[in-house]
Amino acid sequence: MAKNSRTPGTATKTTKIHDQTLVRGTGGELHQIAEGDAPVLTTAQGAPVSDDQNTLKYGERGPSLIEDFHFREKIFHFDHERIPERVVHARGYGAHGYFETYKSLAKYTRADIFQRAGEKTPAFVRFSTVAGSKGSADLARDVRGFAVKLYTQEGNWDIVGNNIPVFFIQDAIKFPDIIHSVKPEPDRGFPQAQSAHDNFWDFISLTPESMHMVMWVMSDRAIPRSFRFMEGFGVHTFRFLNEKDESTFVKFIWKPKLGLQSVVWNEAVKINGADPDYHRRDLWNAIQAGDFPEWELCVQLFDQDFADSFDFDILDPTKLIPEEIIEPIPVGRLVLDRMPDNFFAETEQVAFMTQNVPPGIDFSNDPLLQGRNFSYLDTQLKRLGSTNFTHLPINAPKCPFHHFQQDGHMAMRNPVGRANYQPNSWGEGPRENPQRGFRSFRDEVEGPKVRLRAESFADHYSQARQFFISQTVHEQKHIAMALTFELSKVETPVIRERMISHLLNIDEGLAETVAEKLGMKDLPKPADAAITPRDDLPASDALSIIKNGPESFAGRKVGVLVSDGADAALIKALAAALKKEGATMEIVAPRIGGVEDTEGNVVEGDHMIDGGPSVLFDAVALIVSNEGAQRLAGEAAARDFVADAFAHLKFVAYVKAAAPLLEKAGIALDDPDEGLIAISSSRDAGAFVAACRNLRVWAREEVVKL
Ligand code: HDD
Repeated sequence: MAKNSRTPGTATKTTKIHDQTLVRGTGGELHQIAEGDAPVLTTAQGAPVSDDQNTLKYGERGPSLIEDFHFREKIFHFDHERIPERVVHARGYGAHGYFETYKSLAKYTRADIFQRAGEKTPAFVRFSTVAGSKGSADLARDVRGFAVKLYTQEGNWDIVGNNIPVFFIQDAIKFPDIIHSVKPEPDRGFPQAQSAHDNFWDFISLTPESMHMVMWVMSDRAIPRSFRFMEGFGVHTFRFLNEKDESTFVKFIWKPKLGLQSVVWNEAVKINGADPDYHRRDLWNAIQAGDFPEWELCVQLFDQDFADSFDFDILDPTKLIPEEIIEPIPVGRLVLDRMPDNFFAETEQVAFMTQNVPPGIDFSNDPLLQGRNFSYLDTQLKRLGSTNFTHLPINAPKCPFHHFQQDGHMAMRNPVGRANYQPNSWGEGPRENPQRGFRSFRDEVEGPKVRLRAESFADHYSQARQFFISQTVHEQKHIAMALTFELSKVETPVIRERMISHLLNIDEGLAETVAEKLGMKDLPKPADAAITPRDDLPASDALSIIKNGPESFAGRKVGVLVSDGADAALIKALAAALKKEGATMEIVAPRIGGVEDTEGNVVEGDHMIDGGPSVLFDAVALIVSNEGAQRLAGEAAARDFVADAFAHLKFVAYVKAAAPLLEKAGIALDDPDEGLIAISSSRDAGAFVAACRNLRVWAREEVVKL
């Protein structure tokens, strides 16, 4: 059949990409067709449609007719477009890519994905926030989901992780409680996508096991600058099993190539207003520009002897193993290089499940993981509506698969032939294979059936303190500010006090600071601890974001504020220096139509000033004429652009002519700090970009009192 055939039914969809009309063939392939040669619109049954603008009526102004099958089918389908959003992690954004294995890990695991160096395995990743609904803003203070589906040659392997290596609770039976507490309060239906309310802190303050996670969530980890600059963690201890079924414990960590980076809270609040899609736009832009984000998969490997000697129970998901104790070994890289063709079909319908593991990977007895293994399968039925959700292309394995599961809603492929069971006498169909098949670790278990929390799970404060003392002073301050902010929204004094009593077991100075900022007159007694916290554990540098920042400014973005008469050569020099670094810039202009530079060229604006506040950029440059600066000094949006960039500790490059604007924004130039960089030549532009590698001028924090 000809590619451009107009026969209804052969072409299912047209798409406009870069001014080309594309039509999707029945095999899913995209063909380009000439303008004006679009296929005929049809009903879902394939009948060509003559008029899609008017319903069928009795007379020109008469009532609509129920026999209008085209109208009814169209509205019927529209009415049913929504599926239930995920009960947690509803807001997410996915991308395709691949995982490349560095070297064979056959010694530890028979997982096919780890057998051959250089092998590439297709992958789909979905990042998410946890608490907010599908339409909530990206910069909520929240945990980020980091779910990876690896389509291996021996079945799909899902690592359904977060950007934080521990969790709030130790047993899956508490999951509905923690989630109910953080979601909007049920009587009033708010607040949306926020933990700053009574119910959340009530539950937390009554749940000491959550203290370690709370320290992470109050840290800048919970307000990442981009999905591209955050780590991912499998959280639980898993097992690798080799050909001999020998077990090695394993924890999974994804490390971003571009280093770690977060925003500051005041910035997060403003980003949510300026661009609620900030994180998804960032991922989209990076991938569309061919700047493919990359992570290394690292494994922490250990044996039973280590597990028995470690300070904490390796089955306890509220604990981590510091990288200084077990070094993460890089075993492969994940590259995201393609956006989905369709958000709903892929990102919304993708079904991650912790129990999706191929032969060679196995579970530990972590009670949170064991519970998750039930929940993820169960939830897909509710969300996707059929046991056949594995028939959706995004969820189907990419390796051969054969089974006798059949029928059910929307079955798209059923077993063919006579035999739909085994064993059978017809010599048909697949059979199990003890050699190739999945085998569980032969774990010896004994003991009575009980509902008990193991004694080895009882230390709730030591690692919380370790996290706190591992942070730089700036990060510690942010934790104190976050706790103060969150608890300031709690209306019930006893909940605030209970939280301070826990903080006293983590760090007295932290507890005192937060109590003082909340205006609490007397400190409560420290909370009763199930067991006395250990002496200080050694600080771990791996836990800090600032200590694990980028080595370059690559992947970051500068906002360049311009006016008429902007220095043309300087704009070009800055663009060149940023390009060399692997960074980008966007022009912020008084008018979207742009300004005229010193060479008489039009510099088009990517944003008008109100639409491109400085919170959207990692650093800013003010390339304006003196007249332009004076005019901009009279505009609130321009003053905010500069004042916010300064307050958010960003590097600010400026031409001398920008002085009136800086002054009106409250920034004195008589004694500029190291982040205020005067530029007039291409060498200055290069120096500015080099300075930007530090991302923020932390020393300024004392001055601006964020
Ligand atoms: Fe979960 C989704 C991560 C504990 C039950 N979870 C979900 C997603 C991520 C995580 C990233 C979104 C997947 C996607 O993008 O589609 N969850 C975690 C981590 C946990 C965790 C890292 C602790 C270590 N989760 C957890 C528990 C339970 C669940 C203890 C229930 C007992 N999680 C679910 C769920 C979700 C889910 C209800 C909602 C949508 C989905 O599964 O597909 O089954």
